[in-house]
Amino acid sequence: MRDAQPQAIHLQDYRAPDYWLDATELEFDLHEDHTRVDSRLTFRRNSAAAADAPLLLNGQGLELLSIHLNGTLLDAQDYQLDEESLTITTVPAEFVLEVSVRIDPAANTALEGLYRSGGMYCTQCEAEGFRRITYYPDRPDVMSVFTTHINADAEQYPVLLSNGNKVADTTEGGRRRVTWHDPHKKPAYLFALVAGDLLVKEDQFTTMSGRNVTLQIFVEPRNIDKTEYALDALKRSMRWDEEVYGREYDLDIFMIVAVDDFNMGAMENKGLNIFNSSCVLANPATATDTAYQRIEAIVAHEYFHNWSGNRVTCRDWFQLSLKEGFTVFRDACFSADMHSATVKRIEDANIMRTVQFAEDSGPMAHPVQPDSFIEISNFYTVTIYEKGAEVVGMLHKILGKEGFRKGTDLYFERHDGQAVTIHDFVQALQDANKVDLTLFKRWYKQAGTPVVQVESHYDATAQQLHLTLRQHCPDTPGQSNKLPMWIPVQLGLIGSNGDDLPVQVSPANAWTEASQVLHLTESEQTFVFSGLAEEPRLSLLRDFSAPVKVDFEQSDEDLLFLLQHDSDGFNRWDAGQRLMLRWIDRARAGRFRLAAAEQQALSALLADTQLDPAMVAYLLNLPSEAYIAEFSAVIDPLAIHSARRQVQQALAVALASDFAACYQRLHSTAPYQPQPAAMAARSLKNLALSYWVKSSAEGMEQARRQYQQADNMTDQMAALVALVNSGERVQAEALLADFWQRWQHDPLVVNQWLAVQAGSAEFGTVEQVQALLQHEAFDWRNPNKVRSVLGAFANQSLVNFHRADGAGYDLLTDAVLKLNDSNPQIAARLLTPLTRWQRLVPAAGQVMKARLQRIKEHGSLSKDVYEVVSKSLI
Ligand code: B3K
Ligand code: ZN
Repeated sequence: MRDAQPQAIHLQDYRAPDYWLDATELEFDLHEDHTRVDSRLTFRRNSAAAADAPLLLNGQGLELLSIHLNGTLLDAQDYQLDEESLTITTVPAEFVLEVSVRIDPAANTALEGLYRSGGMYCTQCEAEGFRRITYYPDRPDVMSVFTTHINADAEQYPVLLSNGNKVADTTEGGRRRVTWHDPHKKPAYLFALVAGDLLVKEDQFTTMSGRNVTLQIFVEPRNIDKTEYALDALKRSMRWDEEVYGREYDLDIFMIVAVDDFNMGAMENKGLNIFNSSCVLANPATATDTAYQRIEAIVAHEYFHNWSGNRVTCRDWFQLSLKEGFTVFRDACFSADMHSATVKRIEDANIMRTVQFAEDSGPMAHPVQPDSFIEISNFYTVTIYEKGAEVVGMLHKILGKEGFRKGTDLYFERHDGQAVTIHDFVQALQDANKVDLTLFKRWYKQAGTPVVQVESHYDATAQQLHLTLRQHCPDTPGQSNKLPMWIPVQLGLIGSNGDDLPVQVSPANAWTEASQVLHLTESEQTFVFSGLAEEPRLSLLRDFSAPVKVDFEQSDEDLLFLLQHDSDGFNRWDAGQRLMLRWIDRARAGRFRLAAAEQQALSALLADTQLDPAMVAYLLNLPSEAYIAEFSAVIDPLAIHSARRQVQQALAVALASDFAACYQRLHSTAPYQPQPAAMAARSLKNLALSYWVKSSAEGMEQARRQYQQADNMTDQMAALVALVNSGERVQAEALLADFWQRWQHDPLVVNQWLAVQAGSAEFGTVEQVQALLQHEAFDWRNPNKVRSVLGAFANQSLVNFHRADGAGYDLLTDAVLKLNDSNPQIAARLLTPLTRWQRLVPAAGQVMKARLQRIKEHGSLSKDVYEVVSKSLI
C-alpha cells in the first residue's frame, strides 16, 4: 500500500548488479508469533562496478534488528533504510554481511515470502517475495549457493525442508534444527522453506546415467491417499525430459509439498517444488479427469523448469517468457505425447483464442518480452506463458524436430548456471542451425494478434492455384505501425475425395512435403501451386501453426467438408467451430436451421468408433460464450448467451437418439482408471449426456443415475453439471444440497461445488453468489475459494456478471477492493474481466467503466491493482 504514484521499471534501464553474491547462509527461528531470520551473505564487487558503489538490498515489511559488516556492528549512519530497500553506503570489494530481521508470517495474507497456510509454514518467493524474508539483492541475475538452517518446535513441526540436500539434523531442548545445503547456484526467487506436521509418500527414480533419486510428496495427513498420481506423473516427466531433451535430474532428492493457500498453481523452487493442493492431490473419488490432466501437466511443468528456468535462469523479469514460454511448450509436448496431440492442440488454441487474444486486444496487451512494468506479478499472463509457448512452437516448426533439439542442446550447454535473456535463447537456436532468426524475433517485441488475410484463385486452364497472403497487426498500447512477422502457415490442399493433394509450390524453397509450411515473412506474398487438375479445398493454418487470426471466406459446404474429411484433426475442429459460430450468429438474427447435411455429419461423427472419442467430444462441443465473444466485433454477452442456448437446444433435439446411443456405447461400469483411453471415452460420454438431458426425461433419469452410482468424481460431477444446466431447477437444487452433504469435509471437492454454482447461468446470479460468499465453505484468505466463486462468476456466468444494472460488476468491484488490502495479486487478477469494457456494447461498457473509476478513486491501491486499473482507464 502506498501514497506516491507507483513508477514503471523499464527493460532499457537494466544494469548488471554492482555486487555478486557467492554464498547465502540463512538461519530461520520459527515461533508462533514471529520468525527471526539471520543471514550471512558473502559479497564480491562486480569488476565493472565503481569502487565506491553502495550496496543496494531489497526489503519489504521487515523489522531490522542488526547489521554486521565483516563482523562489525553498523550504526544507523552507515546505511539508509526506506519502505523498500536498505542501502549500505560504503563497502569493501569483498565482505561478509550479516543481517538479522524479524517477520510475522502469521500476519502475511498476501502469500508472498514466508507465510502460514493452515498449520504449516511455507514460502513463495517468485518473483519478488524473498525481499519479505530478509534484506537481499532480490533479482534473478544474482545467484549464489544457499545453506539454510531451520529451527522450530520439534513436536509441532516434525518436517523441516529447504532446497538441496539435508546435511544436519539435531534436536535440543524441544527445538529441532535442520540444515539444508543446495550445491547449485540459484537466485533468491527459487528459495523455499517448509515446516509442518506432514506425511510423506516416497518413491525412487533411476536417471539415465544410473543415479538413484528419492522422490517425495509431503502432504497434510488427511491427504495421504491423494499422492499416487502426481508421483507417477513426476516419474514420467523425468523420463520424458531425458528422452526428448537429454536432460537429467541433478540432485539426489526431489520434493513436492502440497499447500492449501497458494496464489497460483505451483512453484519450481530448486529440489523443493511447492504446489497448490488443487494442482497435485487427486484420487478417483475426488478429482475429475480434467483435474488429473492438469496435475500431470503442472507436475511436468515444474519439473521441466529444473533445466528451463533453474539451471538456466532469467537475467531480469522482462525475460520471464524465456523460462515460462519454453517450459509451457515443453509441458504441452509432454501432454501431447501422453494423450492426444490433436486434442492438446485444440485445448491450447482454445485458450489462445478466448483468453490470450482478449488480452492482446485489451488495455493490458504487452509483448512476450514486455519493455516496462509497474508490478511484475501482473505479468504472469497468458501472453508470457501461452503466447510465449506458441512462439517457441513456431521455432520448433521452422527448425524441425532435430534442428530444434540441436538448438536447445547448445542453449543448455552454453548457458548452464547463467542468468540469460530471450535473445540468448534464440541465438543458440540460430547458431546451432545456421539460420537467420532476426526477423522472427519480432514475435517477442510486438504485441497484438496478427491477422492473415487470404485470397485464393484457381486457374483451371493452367491447373494452378494462386494464394495471396497478407498480414497486418493491430495497434496495441504504446505500439503502432507494426512490422511484418515471420508467420509459419501450415496448410493442405484437399481433393474432392477428401484426400490431401500432392503439392508443388513456388517459390519452392518455402515448402517441404513433410512440414507443409509456407513462410509468410512480408506484408504480402503470393504462392503458386501447380499440377492441380481440380480446384482444391484449402485447409489453412493446420495444427494452429501460428498464433494469428485467419480471415478467409469459405462456404458452409467447405467447412462441413473439412469437418468431415480434413486429415488435420485440429482443422476438423476449427472448421466445426467456424460453422457453429455461423449458426449462433444466425440464431441471433432469428434464422437458424440445422441443415440435413449438417445433422448427418454430426450424427456420423458421434457414431464413428474409429475416431478418438476425446476429439469427437471437442468436435461436438459448441464454442464457449467467451470464445464467441472474442469472435464478435462488439460483445453483447446477453445476446450471445441466448443464441448459444438456442443452438445447443436445437442440436440436443435433432441428435437426441445419436447422443443417447453414443452415451450407451461408452458408458462403462468398469472401475475408474485415470488412463488416457478411459478419460477420452468419459469425455465423449459426458458430452453426450450434457446434450441428452436437454432433450428427454430419459436423459435426465440417466444423469440422476450416473450421479448416484458413479465411483468417480468425473462422472459424478459431469452428471451434476448436466443437471444444473438442464433448467430443472428443483432437481438441481436437491442434488447440489446432496453433494454438499457428501463432500463438505473435502475442501478441494467443495471448491468444485462452489464453482459449478457460481459459474452457471441458473445458480450464479448476483444474489446467489453473494450468498456463496457468506457460506461457511467460503474463505477470503484462500485464493482457491476466491477463484471458485468470484472467478467462476465473472468469467463463466456471463449472463449474470453482465446484468444490465451493473450489480454483477459491483460485486466484483467490492471483492477487488477488499482483496486489494489482503492479497493484491489475487485482487489484480480478479479485476481482468472489468478491463474489457471497451469491447462491450456501449451501454454495458460505460456501466463497467464506472466501476473501474470507483476502484481508481479508492484511497490506497496496491501497485498490482493500481497498474491494471490505471492502464484500463486510458
Ligand atoms: N514460476 C511460477 C509462477 C510464479 C508466479 C509468481 N507470481 C510457476 C510456474 O510458472 O511454474
Ligand atoms: Zn512456469
